[in-house]
Amino acid sequence: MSNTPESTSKQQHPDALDAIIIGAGFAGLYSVHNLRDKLGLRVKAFEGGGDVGGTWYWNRYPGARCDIESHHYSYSFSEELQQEWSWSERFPAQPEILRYLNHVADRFDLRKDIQLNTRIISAQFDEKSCQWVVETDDGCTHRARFFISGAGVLSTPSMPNIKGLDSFAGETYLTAHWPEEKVDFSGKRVGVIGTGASGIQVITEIAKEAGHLTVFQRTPNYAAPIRNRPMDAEIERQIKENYAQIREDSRNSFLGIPYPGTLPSAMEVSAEKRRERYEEAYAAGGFQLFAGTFADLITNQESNDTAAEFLREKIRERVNDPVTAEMLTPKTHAYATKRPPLETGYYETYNRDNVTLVDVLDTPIEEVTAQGIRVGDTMHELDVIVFATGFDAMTGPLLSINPKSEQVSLTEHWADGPRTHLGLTVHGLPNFFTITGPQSPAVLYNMPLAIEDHIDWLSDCIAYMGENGYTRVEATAEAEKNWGELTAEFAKPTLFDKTDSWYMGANIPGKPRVFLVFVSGAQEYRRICAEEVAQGYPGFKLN
Ligand code: N01
Repeated sequence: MSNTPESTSKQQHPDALDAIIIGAGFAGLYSVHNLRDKLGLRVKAFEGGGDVGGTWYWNRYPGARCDIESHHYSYSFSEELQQEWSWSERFPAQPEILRYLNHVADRFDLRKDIQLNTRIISAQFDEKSCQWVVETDDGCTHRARFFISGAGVLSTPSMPNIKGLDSFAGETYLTAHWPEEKVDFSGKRVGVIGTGASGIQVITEIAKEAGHLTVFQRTPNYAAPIRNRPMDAEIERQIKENYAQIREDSRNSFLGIPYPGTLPSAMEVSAEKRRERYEEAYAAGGFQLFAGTFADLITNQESNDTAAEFLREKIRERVNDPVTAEMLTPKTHAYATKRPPLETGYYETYNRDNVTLVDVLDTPIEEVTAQGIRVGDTMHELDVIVFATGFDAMTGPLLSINPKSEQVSLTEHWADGPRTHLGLTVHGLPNFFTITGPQSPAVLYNMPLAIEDHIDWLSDCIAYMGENGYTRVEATAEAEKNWGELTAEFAKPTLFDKTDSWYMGANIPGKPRVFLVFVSGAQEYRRICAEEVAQGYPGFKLN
C-alpha cells in the first residue's frame, strides 16, 4: 500500500485537528460535545446531510417513527437536557426526534464544529505524523490524530438490481433518502417494494392517501402493535423524577430497554400462562413481546415457535381475506431473526379496497418499465415507486470510506466479514474508533445508550493516552482474533444464522454471510469493556 504524497513529506501540520468525526447524528453530535467540551480537543464533524440528525434527517418518509419509547431513545449524558425536553408521544415520530437533535446541537453549541453537506470519501493513516489524512467530497484534505466514525449502522441504502429501473417514467423515492418537501400521493397509483420496518410504516401511511397502493412483498414479517399514544403528564413527571434509575436499569438490561418480568423459558410454563404473557405483551406494545416475555425466544426453536404461532394467529385474525392473510403470514423464518417491526394498523391496511398485495418471492419482479413493474406476466401500472429495500448494514458505511494504513485497508481486512476488537477498534488502523461498529451489540442495544457507552469509552481511552504520554493506540491482532471468536461463540446458540437477514449480511449480494452483532446483551458487553480499562488496555498496543 502506498503512502499519500503528504505523508512522505516532513511538513508540520499546524492546522491539524485532534479528532475528525464522521457524521452528525446521535453519535456525531455526542462525539463533538464529549471530546470538545470534556477533553478540550479540537474536533470537526463532517456530515453529508443538509442538517444534523443522521438517520432521522434522511429517513423522513411518511410514518417514520422510532419503536423504542421516547424517554429511552434519548441521550442520558445531561440531566438538564433530560429535564428540559418534553416528548409529546410514547414513541417519537421522526420530526420530533429531528427537532430533539437540532435542540441538542444548539443547546451544546455544536454546529460551529460541524461541516454540513460534506462527505468523507477517504481516510489514510500517516505513520510519520501519526495523523489521519481525510479527504472530503468538496476536494479538501484534513488531518487529525483521531478518526472517529459515527457513520451509523443503517445509513448506506440498498437499491435492488432490477432490470429496467432507470426506464420508469413516474416518480421514484427511497425511504432512506426521503425528500424534505412533502410527496403528494393523492389519487396516484403507488407501488412499494419491501416490507421490513420502513416498508411497514410507509405502506400504512401511503395507503390512506394513494388512489391505489400495490405492495410487492418478498418475505412477510412478524409485526406487532407499537401502541403509541400521547405522553401522559403524570408518566412524564415520574420519568423525570426517576431518570437516573431508569438509565441504570436500561444499561443493565439485554436490549437497553428495561422491560420487567422476563421469564427464562417459554417451555417452562403452561400453554395458558404462555398465552397470557404473549397477550399482555401484545397489548402493552413496543418491544415487550420480544424482550419482555421469555428469554429463550432467540435460542430455543421450540420456544420461538410458540411466539411465531401466536403472531401468525393475530395476523389471520386481523386480515379479512384469508388468501391475503396467508400471504402476510411468515412461515420460513423464526420470529425475531429478522428485526421484528412494530406497527399501527398495518395488517388492517390490507382490508382496504385500494390496496393489493403481490407476492414476489415465488415470482420475482421481472423488470421495471416506463409504465410500472412487471411480475411474471402481470404488468402493474404505476405513477410512483417507493423503495423500502433496506441497507448495507453495519459494515457498508465504513467500507465505502475504506480507511487505510500502511499495513491494512479495511476492505481487504474485512473481505471475509468484519474483524474488530470490541466492535470499536481495528488492528492495523491506529487511533480509529467505530462507534456502534460491527461486532458490538449496537443494533441489539438501545442505540443512544450504545452510542454514549462507546463515546465515553473512547474518550476515556484518549484521556488515558494523554495522561500517560501515548500518541498511538491500536488493537492487537490477538485481541481482534479473540473478539471474533467470542462474537461467534455468543452467536452460536442463537437462531440468527438460520435466517437470511441484514443481521447476517445476507440482503446484500456478495457480502460475506456472518452474524454482525455481539449478542451478549448490553450488560455483559459493558462489563467486558470496563474490564479492558481496569486491566490497563491489555487488548491494545499503546505507544
Ligand atoms: O430494511 P429491511 P428496512 N425485491 O432490510 C425487501 C431499522 N428501522 O429499511 O426480507 C423485493 O428490513 C426485503 O425483502 P426480504 C430497523 O433496525 C427502524 O425496512 O429480503 N423485495 C425486505 O422486505 C430495521 O430492521 C425503524 O425478502 C426486496 C425489505 O426490502 C432496519 O432499519 C424503522 C428486494 C427491506 O427490509 C432496516 O429496515 C425503519 C427485491 N429485489 C427501519 N430487495 C424504527 O425504529 C429488498 N427487498 C421503527
